[in-house]
Amino acid sequence: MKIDLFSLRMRASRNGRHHSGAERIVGGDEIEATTATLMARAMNYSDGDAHEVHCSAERLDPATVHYERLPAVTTLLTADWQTGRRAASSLLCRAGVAPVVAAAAIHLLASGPGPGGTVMRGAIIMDAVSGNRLEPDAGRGIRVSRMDLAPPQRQIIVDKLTIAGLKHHRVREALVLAGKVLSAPGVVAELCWSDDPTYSTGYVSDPKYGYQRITNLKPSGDPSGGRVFFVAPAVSLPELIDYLERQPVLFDALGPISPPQKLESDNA
Ligand code: WAQ
Ligand code: MG
Repeated sequence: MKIDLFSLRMRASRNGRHHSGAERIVGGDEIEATTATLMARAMNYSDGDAHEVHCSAERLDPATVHYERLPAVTTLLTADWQTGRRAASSLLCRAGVAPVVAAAAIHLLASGPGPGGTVMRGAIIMDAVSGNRLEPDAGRGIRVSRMDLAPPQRQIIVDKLTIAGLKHHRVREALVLAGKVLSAPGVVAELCWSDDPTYSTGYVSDPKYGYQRITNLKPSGDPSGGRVFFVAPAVSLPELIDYLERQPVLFDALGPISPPQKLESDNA
């Protein structure tokens, strides 16, 4: 049976600034209920409710949908954010990011990569060797869009993530976003931590080791955050951006999930 698939996108702002957003791909019969859920999320946000919300539904051509498997998930428990950032840096280097570039990217996210030291709405694209920033607009960045769990497998994947202790929609959505980024041509690794001051777990992902969560990438209360997509020097930028922003990707299988591991602090 063929089901019609729709890309649902929610964008909310508050005082003219980006507030929250979400990406879903659902069957035609789920549009109303899912839109209501996204609207409720924008209105019950931890940083206050949105002032303006846009929700859109766009029918997808089923022939354009790519199907992928989610990356493997590991969790490193780190005692403090300094240890967490050192771990992030070494995972990025293992993935093929030059050491100075990894350090510069961490510093950039911490200091605000948008105009005037602000948080960006989307992601930085960075050459993994030279460290050059390649995204066309340093305020907007690149917005990864049109990805979700495949509707027929959605509930079983959500249930398995819940059993593994990864129940929150924040984790699921970050895993799906990271999975799409890793499936893109020329991507070497990703670095991410949230701009939510109350949430300091972030991740490094790469095609070989998958989605590597790190419990501390910033001090609690810190409003910094963002994403850096590290790419090979030979990448075709227009092709990469089109894939990330426009090509629909659905995940129909979970990768392996490892139990959390403690990272001993340095000199231990
Ligand atoms: N495309 C590209 N960049 C984005 C997108 C997107 N669709 N959405 C957000 N960003 C960028 C933007 O700069 C945000 O400020 C930043 O990422 C953080 O977004 O425990 O919650 O939605 O496994 O705050 C990761 C760890 C949580 C989850 C990430 O990100 C876990 C998170 P947030
Ligand atoms: Mg955020």
